[in-house]
Amino acid sequence: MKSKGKVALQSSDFNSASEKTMQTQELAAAMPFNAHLGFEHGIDSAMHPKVGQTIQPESRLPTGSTLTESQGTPKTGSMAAEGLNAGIGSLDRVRVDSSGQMLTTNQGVPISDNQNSLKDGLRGPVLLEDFILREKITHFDHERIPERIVHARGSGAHGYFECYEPLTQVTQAAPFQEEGKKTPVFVRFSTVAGERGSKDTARDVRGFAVKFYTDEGNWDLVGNNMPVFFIQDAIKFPDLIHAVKPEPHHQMPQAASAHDTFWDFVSLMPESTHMLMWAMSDRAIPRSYATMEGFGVHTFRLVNAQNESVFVKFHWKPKFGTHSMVWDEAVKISGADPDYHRRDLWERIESGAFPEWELGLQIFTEEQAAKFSFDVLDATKLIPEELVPVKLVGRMVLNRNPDNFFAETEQVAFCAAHVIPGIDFSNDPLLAGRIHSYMDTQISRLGGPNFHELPINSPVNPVHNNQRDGMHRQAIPRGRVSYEPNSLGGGCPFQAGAEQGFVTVPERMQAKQLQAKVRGKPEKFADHYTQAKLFFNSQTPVEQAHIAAAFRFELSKLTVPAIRQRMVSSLRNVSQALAQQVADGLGMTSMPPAMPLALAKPSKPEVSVSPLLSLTARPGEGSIAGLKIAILAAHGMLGQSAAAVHAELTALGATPCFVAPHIGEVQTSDQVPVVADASLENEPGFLFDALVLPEGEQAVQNLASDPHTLDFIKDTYRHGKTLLSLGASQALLAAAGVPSQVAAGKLDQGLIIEETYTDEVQDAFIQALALQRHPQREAALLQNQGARS
Ligand code: HDE
Repeated sequence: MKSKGKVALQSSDFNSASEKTMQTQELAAAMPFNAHLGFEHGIDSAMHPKVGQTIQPESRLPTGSTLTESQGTPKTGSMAAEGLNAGIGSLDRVRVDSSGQMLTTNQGVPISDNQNSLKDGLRGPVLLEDFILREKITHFDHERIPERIVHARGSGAHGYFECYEPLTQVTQAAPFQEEGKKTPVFVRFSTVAGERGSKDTARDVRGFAVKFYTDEGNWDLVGNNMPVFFIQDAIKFPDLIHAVKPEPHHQMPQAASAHDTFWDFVSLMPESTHMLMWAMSDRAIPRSYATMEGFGVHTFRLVNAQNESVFVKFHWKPKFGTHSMVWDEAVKISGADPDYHRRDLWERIESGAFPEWELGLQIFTEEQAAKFSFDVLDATKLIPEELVPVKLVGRMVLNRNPDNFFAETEQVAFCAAHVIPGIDFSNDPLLAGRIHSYMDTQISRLGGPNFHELPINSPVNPVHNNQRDGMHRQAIPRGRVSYEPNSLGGGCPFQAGAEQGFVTVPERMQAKQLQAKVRGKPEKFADHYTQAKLFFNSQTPVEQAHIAAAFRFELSKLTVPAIRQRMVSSLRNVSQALAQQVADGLGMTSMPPAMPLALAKPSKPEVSVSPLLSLTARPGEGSIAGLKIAILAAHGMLGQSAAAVHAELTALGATPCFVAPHIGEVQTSDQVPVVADASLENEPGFLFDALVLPEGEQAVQNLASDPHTLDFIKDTYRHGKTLLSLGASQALLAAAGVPSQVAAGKLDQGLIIEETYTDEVQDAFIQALALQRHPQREAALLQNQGARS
């Protein structure tokens, strides 16, 4: 009997085998000792790690796994391409296109009948042998994966980041090395508290996570749409999230912070006050993902090729401006279209109105930071743009929707620890916890340690290391070496060394205090109110009124009066007027005393009003692309002017939609064809950014007889949106109680009433649309209320 080894080898392989043995011996002998050891000790080596020792083998023979690797089949292919890793590169390698293909099992077996299970006779029992049925049902049974612990509800898109100018002086990060350089990105936006199927328009922080697929690995900038956070130390994060999530005994409320446990926690944690001001502002109910700012929140470092570093805060500034909803609108939308933001992102990209942001950097040195009145390591503080200006360094465009929500948006794994050479961390204690958490959480969410091999997560540049095995391993590493140092793999993969590899910035933060192992915070962290005041004082009166209303709404939902009292007592440290307004709104007959301060005498702030913190500071570039506009339609309307409005809006990148008492063809008085895409019932007025009322007496009568019409108009007006009324449709405005002016003698810029659609009317309409909202309606109301009280 032949031995096993001999069976496997052909006569020609004996030559290869002996050759392999010989070359392996030569390779090992070329490394008589570990030459690297001499460089692994002492501070100089620590600061400047050397490139690893490596030897070029004579051929590929000694480093291969087998002697048979070149005997290809359609399954094995030929052999591993030199230096390549299958996981990298564009997603084309894993896209599946089933057009023109027949149905198969997961094993590729063609399925003859996908309608019936296998039975013993037509009426007989189903047979256990039906592997086709069992495979299908078994796979279905396991379709779900755990949702994200936070940020479960989200939507994503592909795009690119384009660099404006080389930033080589401050960073060696790959995306910033050349003017015009484009780096692919995948972005996921999310809410924080709600479950995967929860509504998009909940009052909540929005996640703004960007994965840059750079030439030197993936860099994830995992930020939010608010520049600060609720807590200062990661050790409090599970407490915060447990408090805001549905209460554990009855699992309510879903996607809402308006309940006892959230306010119990935050009112006992005054460090959250600044973030609460943001969360109660309109920032928490954005109009669109495309109209939110994004922030990296923590202080990071930029590092240049000389390993010199500066501090940085990251900002995303939206091209379409910062725009939000009003609360009444958000509540109504959550019923009519819980996917509102997801749909908006999808439709903007499909229609070519690509969401776009500029990346801004606030760069500062440690010496500058030491003089600030606040600590840059405290994530509850921002750096006012008046103190450190934001330098715009590039733009990000989202121009492609994912092919498959699950494979891309659900399986994407962001990680705050994913940085690349040129980007490094600061000592922010909140960031430290994040550096640990993200990798850890993916292991249970994505079922093991190989989630980096999922196509959406793998980088575009080579991945080579000695990590092996684990659930769902995709790569098939060649050779027998999975350790380092080695001589049998020629030392490969070898360590990159300081020139090419990631090197942590060695400097320690300067500190006056004793450096010892402690659990504590620097004193400046105890200033809980200065920046909350800064934010509140920087808002317009309408924005301030919305903040007061949000506190009133949320606190009115509490069942424990003492928590309400505690929160109002904390608000007294922000603004007496705000606290009073909230207390009045809650029917409190007396004000609680102001909450004691943790820091009696905070440093004087450099900036006490920062107009750039108002949403009104960045209205955008005046484009109406991406806006959704309803044109009401009904039998008897004049088709021509409605069609002209439709054409003009489409040409400008907006999405006009004919909305009629029912969907389908509308009989126009001039035979211009109009087809209603939506009905007054299935797409109510609050889903649109503006409303056009058509010409035609008969149409106006038809619309007036539908009870939805007046609600449609009222909501459009009440939510501060643009209305264009043509011809006889004025009567509908009057019936809906829409005033023709915002106040006596004060025109309403958002209300255009004309006989017909001329060029001038068109210009006025587009201008009004470009403003997106008309808060002066509400401002006038506020003024009236002020005058009365
Ligand atoms: Fe997260 N966060 N976070 N977070 N976070 C997660 O990671 C965590 C924080 C943010 O679209 C989780 O993959 C800790 C701040 C976004 O997939 C988890 C702390 C900021 C996303 C996690 C924070 C964020 C997450 C849940 C306190 C803004 C969604 C699933 C130390 C700068 C990413 C996951 C996506 C997701 C932990 C605080 C942003 C559990 C421990 C501050 C945008 O790892």
